[in-house]
Amino acid sequence: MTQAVLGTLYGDHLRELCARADRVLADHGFDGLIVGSGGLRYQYLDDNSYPFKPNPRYAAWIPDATPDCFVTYRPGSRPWLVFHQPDDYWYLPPSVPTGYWVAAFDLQVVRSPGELGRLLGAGGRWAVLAEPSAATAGLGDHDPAGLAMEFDYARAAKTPYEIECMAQASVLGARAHRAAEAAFRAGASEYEIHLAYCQAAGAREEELPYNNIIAFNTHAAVLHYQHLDRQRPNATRSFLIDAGARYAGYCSDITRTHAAGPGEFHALIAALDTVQQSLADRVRPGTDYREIHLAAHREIAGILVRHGIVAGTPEAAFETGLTSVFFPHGIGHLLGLQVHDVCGLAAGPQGGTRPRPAGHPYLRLTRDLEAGFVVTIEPGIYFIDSLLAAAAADGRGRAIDWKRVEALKPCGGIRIEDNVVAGAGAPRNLTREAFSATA
Ligand SMILES: [Mn+2]
Repeated sequence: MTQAVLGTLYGDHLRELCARADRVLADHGFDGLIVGSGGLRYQYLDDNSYPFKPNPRYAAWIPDATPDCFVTYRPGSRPWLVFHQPDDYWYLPPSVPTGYWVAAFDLQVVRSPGELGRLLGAGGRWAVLAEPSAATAGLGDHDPAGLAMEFDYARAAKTPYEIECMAQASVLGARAHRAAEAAFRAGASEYEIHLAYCQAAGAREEELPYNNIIAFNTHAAVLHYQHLDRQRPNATRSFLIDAGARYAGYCSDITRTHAAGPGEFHALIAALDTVQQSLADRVRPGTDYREIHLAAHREIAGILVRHGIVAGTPEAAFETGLTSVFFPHGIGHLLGLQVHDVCGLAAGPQGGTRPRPAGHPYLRLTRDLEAGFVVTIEPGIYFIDSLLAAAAADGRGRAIDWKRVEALKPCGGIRIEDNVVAGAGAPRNLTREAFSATA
């Protein structure tokens, strides 16, 4: 992807953002929009800041966000970028941006964010999408609820520019996943795999969209396993890695599970992979995402029965809630500037909640899919002690083959996660495409 092509796509993306702003500002009676990038936050009793995490509402406009900057927009005018470049010799000030997107803005370089008010002058009713700060105090209404909701709701359907950024983030992630698997095969520890991942992704840890989950053996049964063991265990049976990358602010979110060798766990991974791809094929405009989640439970019930983990029929395993013992999270979520992108449960642009199916409290997306939605499809099968114990206690455990479970438990669990775009025709699987491109 050349910068020129990205620039053309960005131009269309920005026109779409401005059109949204025109509509939403008029609906809510505002004259203009101020979107802040956010500031640095300091650790308690300390002069070190936490890593800078930009306001996602700002990142929708600006591909490389730096602290204390503002986009301002009045319908009928070009947007401004009020770019904060402090005089500072403790830290290197950010360079005035260049690149495919900068020419679309009137650039105003300021030494202090407090100059924002002077630049905007008097008059007009501004909607401010930013955390309150000294720079925006008194300029307008902060995060007016209805207006902010409409912008967030619209973010679910990605522009072609955003999809291209996510395709690039997928390539970075796939490349790093390949390096991670190679490190696993070469005998690396969880921690060493993490380093190999970051190097291949070209990212420092704080630039990744979320903390890498790098889990051997029973660690894979912890959904958000957060440690990185420095020591490789004596016997390594399985390796689950859930790790993504960013491109121009946009995320990929990819999970793969590897068996150390052939055998039953390896066969279970292959079975879940087939199911995962059939579920990804359902990502089409008009589909109720809740139906994909419930289909995942039915398909996983089939795997559990075929592999002798559960007795009886798949229908019974689904109806009695037995599948939730082995698959206790949602089938996926919206993906974009945030790993769990906003408004997954929204009933509409004016708010309200679209309910989750009864008995499925962790599903993060309940909307009907539309063209441009990018979602994850991430079924799993885990052997989690506390959930197995609960099933044994409430009677569901009578259908479980405990010998099979004990044999598989040392492998922890399996998750396979791709990022999929809904659109005309067959779904676009950004993750499989990226793995093919980096083969
Ligand atoms: Mn995910």
